[in-house]
Amino acid sequence: MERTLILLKPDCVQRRLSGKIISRFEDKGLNIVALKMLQVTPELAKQHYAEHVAKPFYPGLEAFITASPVVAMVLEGLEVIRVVREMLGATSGLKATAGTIRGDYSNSRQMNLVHASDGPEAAAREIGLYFKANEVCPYTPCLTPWMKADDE
Ligand code: FUP
Repeated sequence: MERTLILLKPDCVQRRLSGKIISRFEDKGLNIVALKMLQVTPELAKQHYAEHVAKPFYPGLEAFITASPVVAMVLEGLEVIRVVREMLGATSGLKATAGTIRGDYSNSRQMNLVHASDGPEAAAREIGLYFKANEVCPYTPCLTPWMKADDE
């Protein structure tokens, strides 16, 4: 099982799309093992987007991500990092394929609704930024025998 860090960004919360987007992850069969609402501070934004801090678009990105609360989640599942990135679609909502979350709900590169970790190292780092170890609550869903074969 793999884990990934998801943020429902300020545009997602403000547009009242959080429920729809959480439902897409649940409908796919992914496990939510941590979830909370928080306001991202400029300090946390700089840690989260460390690779982008020096880029020209960073000040606008920081202003956006700190402007209003986000919902942070940890999702668990087989190959969940790749699976969720494919569910989101391309970074820009203008380029994302119809049927993906961004393709269906976003027309913006900055206001693209959802963040998801892009690899195992990023996932471990980002989960640690948003959640203490005891805030992650693993469990075995009772539907497990009907979601995949034992040897998958
Ligand atoms: P992603 O991995 O899909 O989150 O995308 P990136 O790491 O490339 O970018 C991080 C965030 O910066 C994205 F959510 C969108 C935003 N961004 C801008 O606002 N302007 C840009 O020119 C590029 C990225």
